[in-house]
Amino acid sequence: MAIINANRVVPLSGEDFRGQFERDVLAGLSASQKTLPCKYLYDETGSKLFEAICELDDYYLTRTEAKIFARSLQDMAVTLGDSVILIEPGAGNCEKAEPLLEAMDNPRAYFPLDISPEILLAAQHRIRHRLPDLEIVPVIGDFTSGDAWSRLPVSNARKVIFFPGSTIGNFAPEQARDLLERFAENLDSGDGLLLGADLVKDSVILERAYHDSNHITEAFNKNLLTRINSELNGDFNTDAFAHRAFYHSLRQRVEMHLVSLVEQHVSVSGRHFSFTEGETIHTENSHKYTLPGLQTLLRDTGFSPEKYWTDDKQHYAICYAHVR
Ligand code: AVJ
Repeated sequence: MAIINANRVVPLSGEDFRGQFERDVLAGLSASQKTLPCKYLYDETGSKLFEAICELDDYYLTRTEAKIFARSLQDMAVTLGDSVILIEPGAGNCEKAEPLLEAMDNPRAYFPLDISPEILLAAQHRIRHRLPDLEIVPVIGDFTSGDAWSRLPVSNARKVIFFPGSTIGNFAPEQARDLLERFAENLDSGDGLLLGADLVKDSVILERAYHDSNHITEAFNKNLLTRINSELNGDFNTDAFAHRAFYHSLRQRVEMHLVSLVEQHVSVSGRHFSFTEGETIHTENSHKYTLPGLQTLLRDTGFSPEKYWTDDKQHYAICYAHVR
């Protein structure tokens, strides 16, 4: 069972990235409800701020997911099966996969997929140290687009896609379906998906998680403007915007916005944008699921949900499903 085309680490050029960032920002600021894609929250500063968020008492997601993993790792490893290739879209530092790979029975290979080559190569180094026999093939690319998936090595081994961290929550229902369909297209019948999702709960708990008392989420949100200033020659005054996060119960999501505190004009890449007082830039959605909602999403996209693990308060769920 040879793995063909291994080690195709093809980084995006800086030029491609900047061009895409600029197009997305200018289009987002031109819309009637101004919006910015949440994936741009994660530059170096943003990634550090997100790590700080994960440590906050108010932000229960990371801690709760880690608890579920710690408690059920063996059971999950058995459910995943032996001699499996683990594929992780948006793997980042690969810290969640490492203990899972260690618990798994003779994993065939690990394919972490991410837009940042530096972080993947560092993770590859670290994991190789702990699991010297494991084949690790970092794949550089955006997992929401097809070309990243086309760069995955071809293999006839059984595959499981690992998608923890409630990243699915950043996708609106229609996009979430598209994404899971893309996952299914890159799997074969019987292959698996291990998915982490945040669950619907009391709105006070939800809103505290995204409007923490340490103001780290505020800094995380505003860093997007700082990033636009430095990378796209913008002149946002971050003090003229406020952080807002609220739970929209009908849409089952926490929305994050930046609210313009005054009427003002901003320029980005030589283009001008005006804000009325109170106008917002919508910067992120974080969708919450019910267990039945999660099952419907999985069934609608070609999967059969098999098993889920949750915490005592049912704040968070990790679900295993296989491709029908
Ligand atoms: C990384 C997408 C899971 O939506 O909870 C944290 C990002 N935004 N605080 C989330 C985030 C504000 C986070 N995810």
